Amino acid sequence: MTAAIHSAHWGAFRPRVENGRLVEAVPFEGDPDPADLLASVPDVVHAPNRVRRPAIRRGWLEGRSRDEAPRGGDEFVEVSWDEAIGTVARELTRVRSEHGSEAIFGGSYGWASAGRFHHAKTQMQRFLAASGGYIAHVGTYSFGASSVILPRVLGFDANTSDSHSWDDIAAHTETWLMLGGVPTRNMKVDSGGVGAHRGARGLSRALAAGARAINVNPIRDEAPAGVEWQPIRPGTDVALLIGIAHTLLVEDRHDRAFLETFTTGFDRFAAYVRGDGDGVAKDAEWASDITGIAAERIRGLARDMSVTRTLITTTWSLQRAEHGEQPYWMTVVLAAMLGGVGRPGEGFAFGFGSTDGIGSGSQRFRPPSLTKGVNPLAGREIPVARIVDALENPGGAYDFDGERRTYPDIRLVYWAGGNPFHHHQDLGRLTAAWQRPDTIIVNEPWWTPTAKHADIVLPATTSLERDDIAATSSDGWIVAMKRAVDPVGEALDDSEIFRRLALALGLDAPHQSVDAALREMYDAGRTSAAGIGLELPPFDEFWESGSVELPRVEPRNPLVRFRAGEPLATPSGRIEIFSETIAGFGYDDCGGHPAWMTPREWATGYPLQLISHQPTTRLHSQLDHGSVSRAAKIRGREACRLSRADAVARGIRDGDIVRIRNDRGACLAGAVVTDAVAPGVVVLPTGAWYDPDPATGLERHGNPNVLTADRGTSKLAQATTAQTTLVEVERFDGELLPVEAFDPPRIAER
Ligand SMILES: Nc1nc2c(c(=O)[nH]1)N[C@H]1C(S)=C(S)[C@@H](COP(=O)(O)OP(=O)(O)OC[C@H]3O[C@@H](n4cnc5c(=O)[nH]c(N)nc54)[C@H](O)[C@@H]3O)O[C@H]1N2
Ligand SMILES: Nc1nc2c(c(=O)[nH]1)N[C@H]1C(S)=C(S)[C@@H](COP(=O)(O)OP(=O)(O)OC[C@H]3O[C@@H](n4cnc5c(=O)[nH]c(N)nc54)[C@H](O)[C@@H]3O)O[C@H]1N2
Ligand SMILES: [Mo]
Repeated sequence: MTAAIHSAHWGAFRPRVENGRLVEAVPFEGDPDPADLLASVPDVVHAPNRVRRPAIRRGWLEGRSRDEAPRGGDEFVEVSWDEAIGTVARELTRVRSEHGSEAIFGGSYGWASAGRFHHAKTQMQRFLAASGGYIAHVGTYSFGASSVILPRVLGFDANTSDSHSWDDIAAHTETWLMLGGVPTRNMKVDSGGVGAHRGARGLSRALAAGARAINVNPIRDEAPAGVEWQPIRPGTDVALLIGIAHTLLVEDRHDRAFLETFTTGFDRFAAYVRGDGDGVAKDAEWASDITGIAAERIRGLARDMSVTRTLITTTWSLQRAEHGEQPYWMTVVLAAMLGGVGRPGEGFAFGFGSTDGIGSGSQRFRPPSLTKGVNPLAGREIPVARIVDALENPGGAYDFDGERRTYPDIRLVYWAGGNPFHHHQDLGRLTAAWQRPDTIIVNEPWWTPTAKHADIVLPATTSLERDDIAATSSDGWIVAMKRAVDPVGEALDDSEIFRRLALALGLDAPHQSVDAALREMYDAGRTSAAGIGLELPPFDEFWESGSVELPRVEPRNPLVRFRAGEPLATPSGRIEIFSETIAGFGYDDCGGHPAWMTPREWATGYPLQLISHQPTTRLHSQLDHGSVSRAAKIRGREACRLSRADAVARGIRDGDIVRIRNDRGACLAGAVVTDAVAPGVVVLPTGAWYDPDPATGLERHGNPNVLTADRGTSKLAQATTAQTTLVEVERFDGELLPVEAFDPPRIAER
């Protein structure tokens, strides 16, 4: 028998199995810094809330109206696989013939599992593409705004592209402005698996070299101890950066030569900064009023940055806000004014502290992965975070990145490997819009909130119940994910579910076994590696040994080549400080150069700014029912942090249950009173499973997305704006209803 090994987004491990059950996920010996999240894995694999059999919602089965039996509160009827597959196949056929393939939404955003073959969304999209097509989505919740604006400004998407290495920073950086800090928490994971965690160690190395580092963040402990803390009012970083730009400009500290040679449109931006048009100088005092940072501090930063080798890093989070394009664009513009763009350890970088791989180099070959197939409806995608707008507004017109598009008329939603009742904003609004389609189908291992809100739930295996391969483009490790336990209940692999569906539809179903598919996928990666002179062992050897590590190469910043004379893929070939293209769109919420615009959310008048950053104790909603996540809850509720000043003003003590509310909704959470959070800010990480009280709608578990606003960043990117949310917090003295998030729905047998 070959040695047990497995991998996940949170790292590689060795499954220890007793009596057919996973009892421990032992960290992989090749990982110098394994994530504590591994301890939660055995808790969830055999959890009581696994979906054990295919299930159909009673109201749907009986054709009852959405008023009589809304999605979310109904009971389910268990059926055989044959009946479930037949039902899904018939419904897909009906919707396609009555409404066309445009009525089928298969965007299915979500991280699913690390395995590249059994990647649920890809499996689903291959099937939907082969059976006539589907509406997909574009963009991500992660960096939805910057992946639209950066290609306009830089000619490429710098979110995940190579830029600086930790060692570049150690060697060259003197001043490091960390917008959003560099939280090691987020380096526990990487999409597609982590063989060896390197981020936190890279960060330590970079800091040990002695650069002055400043964590610009509403939260102090989002950068290692020793880093200076500069609190800021959330959502106002662009004003800080513009204020710094003003000092550089009026004190003639900007790099004129760089701006003239490598950028276009600086004059137009400078006029805005001086206030030539609107009479408002965007000086340090102006920025101070918006950000809450003292004007002298802003001037001091500008002066220090202008005489030292400065790097500005901006975490992905900053763009998940109204006008989230702006802080990203302005990061580039300020770095250009300082002149260091394209020099090692200077300029700007994105995503440091957003995921493990960034800063540690990458592989140059295409790692094994599954292809999606060709969707006949390519070009009809919706921006990922506009799903509720689409459901509410079939045929409605909207703006997106210079185009006028229309929403499809969605009648059937198929989701596999994602959890919209975790990831989407304004869950009350989602719940209402979610009642509109005729049919919602979900493949899931667990009774997640999304599964409970579906009509047909097909039980999927977890990765531990099947063979697969984990690989990322950053990590260097390719890890065999070997089947360790039998499928739980009647769960089937997503690939098998779609194979059966394809057969039921009379399609040319793939006849390939999983083993053959893994070989083919691996061999494609092997060929790609050989193309650049890297030798991967043959499949059998790889599978036997369980893992292989490929050399990584140091990050290669494309801006180094730019500085050496290679033009960018922008209209001007330069960094676009002013973009004629964007200005030409005529949008009122994203103009031709970076600018400060007051978020609409501020008009709601709620006094506290909610930050719902990524959770330390899980991956989004995954592993929330594991021991690591549960141990951090307060009387079963997600912990929220707030400042002593705000707590005292509201009579809230450490450990109290609080109610966080605004006009969109309310949730309970357990209070942690701390000096690490700036006054005016309340922090509730995302990922607690949505648990509304059926009687009152009060969310009992601490899911911030009942509070967040569901509006686009701007007409340009239409990305999520979760981080702009305003709320009030109060002590909750009412009856503390139990959390039912992890309970399966009522299930009737048939
Ligand atoms: N308020 C707020 N909201 C946010 C964010 C935030 O910071 N604040 N962050 C946003 C970001 S950046 C992201 S990326 C999203 C993440 O949102 P998601 O990616 O949707 O979150 P996950 O919890 O990873 O959901 C993955 C789902 O796939 C299921 N799954 C796992 N393995 C398999 C499998 O093999 N087969 C099938 N069929 N299913 C499987 C899991 O059980 C889980 O339900 O959330 C976004 N939402
Ligand atoms: N353990 C763990 N790690 C994860 C994930 C997870 O679920 N769990 N999710 C992964 C995913 S999908 C993604 S996309 C990345 C996301 O990576 P990011 O988007 O970078 O992460 P966040 O945790 O949302 O926020 C990072 C920091 O931004 C700060 N911040 C928020 N708003 C503002 C602001 O307006 N101004 C300033 N200056 N700072 C602000 C927060 O306080 C926090 O310190 O993380 C990945 N890493
Ligand atoms: Mo993300």
